[in-house]
Amino acid sequence: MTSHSSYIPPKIWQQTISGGAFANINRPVSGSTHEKELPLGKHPIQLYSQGTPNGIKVTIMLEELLALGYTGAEYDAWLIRIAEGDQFSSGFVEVNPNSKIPALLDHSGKTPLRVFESGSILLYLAEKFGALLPRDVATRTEALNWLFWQMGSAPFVGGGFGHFYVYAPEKFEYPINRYTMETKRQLDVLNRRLAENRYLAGEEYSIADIATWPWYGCLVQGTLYDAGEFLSVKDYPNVKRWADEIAARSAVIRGRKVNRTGNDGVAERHQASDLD
Ligand SMILES: N[C@@H](CCC(=O)N[C@@H](CS)C(=O)NCC(=O)O)C(=O)O
Repeated sequence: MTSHSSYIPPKIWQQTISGGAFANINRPVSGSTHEKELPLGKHPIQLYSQGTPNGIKVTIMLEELLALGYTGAEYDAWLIRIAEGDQFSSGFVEVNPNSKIPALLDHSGKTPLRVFESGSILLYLAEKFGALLPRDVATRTEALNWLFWQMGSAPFVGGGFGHFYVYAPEKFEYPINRYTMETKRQLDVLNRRLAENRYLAGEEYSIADIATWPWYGCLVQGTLYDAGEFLSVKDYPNVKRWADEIAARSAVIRGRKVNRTGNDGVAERHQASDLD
């Protein structure tokens, strides 16, 4: 293994410019950097997000609800450009004090209700519409087990593996090994679960699958970090079978386009026809 022993941590850490893809937005304090209100559209549900794996969990969920006929799930999706620091506007921080997308405001009640953290948003929407979360206690608990598993595990993939394999200013062997090991272990956890079950909670497609597919499904399909070969994703055939089935769903095809710039997406979504 290559040695990187030249760095000795100082007594007290001070912020330095460390380079890498997110160096210009990383900071050690929270709160807003500038005054700016969030835009407001015509639907009760207002989503402030970007089409990252955490962001598309919510747009896939909303498109699934619309596909099931829940017209109350119509939504405006506004683009928050995280590389440009939109998540630090005063308006965004009021909706999510943690300055991360996705964040949602529901205006259908007396006062607007804020919902942040993708897992909380999925659970909120599932309960609001009574859909995509099994009703019997055992299966519902299993769905929540996997939803919370995903929320705890995916940061090792995104903040760990993806960060060091793709975004860090140099390729450092130690963190790439550490997070590759953990990412492969997690893929193996899913592969074993999906060997016995069609979906994560069992026979029913649920918010557990919606939360997990944008990370692990896209990893095995090679669309996240272009790391399929590096991770030997062929070793996880059950995850691939599950990922392919979910990727073909019309709501997934629609939801993954939202809040993306470039040819394959729409920066903002305000009505169904924006995605047609
Ligand atoms: N646990 C959060 C994580 C959200 C998150 O990490 N969002 C990223 C994009 S995927 C973000 O907004 N990053 C901007 C930043 O770190 O400043 C969730 O699931 O909602």
